[in-house]
Amino acid sequence: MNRTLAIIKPDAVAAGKAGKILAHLEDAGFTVRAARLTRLNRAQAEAFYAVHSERPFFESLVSFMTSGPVMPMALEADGAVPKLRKVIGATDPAEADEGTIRKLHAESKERNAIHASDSDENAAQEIAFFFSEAERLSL
Ligand code: 3AN
Repeated sequence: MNRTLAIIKPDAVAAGKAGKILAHLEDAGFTVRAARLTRLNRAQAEAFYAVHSERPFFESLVSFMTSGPVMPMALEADGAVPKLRKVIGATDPAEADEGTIRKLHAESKERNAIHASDSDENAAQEIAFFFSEAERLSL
């Protein structure tokens, strides 16, 4: 079994889609091992997206990700990282496959409903970003 981090983003939480997205993830075969509703402050959002700090959309991305509550969750499945990337679909919902979470629920390339880790290494770091050591030990 492998783990990955998903974040239901502020657009989807505000639109009342968190429950639908969680059900989609469970139906796709993921087990939720940790989850919470939280709101990122600016420093946290900048740290989480540090890899994008030089990109033109960084400021807008940080504003969006701090605009309301988010729901981070640690998900478990065989091949969790590639499996979740497939279930969420392409970054731009216009390019996402039919039936993917972003095709169904995302508004735009920025307001795209859900985040998913892109490697096992980043998944471990991102789970540690949101969940304490005590929480992770109980996973
Ligand atoms: P993904 O979330 O599919 O891994 P990344 O890592 O390229 O995509 O981008 C991280 C986040 O930055 C995206 N989820 C999206 O919210 C935002 N983003 C990416 N590209 C753009 C863009 N061209 N314009 C605005 N926001 C973007």
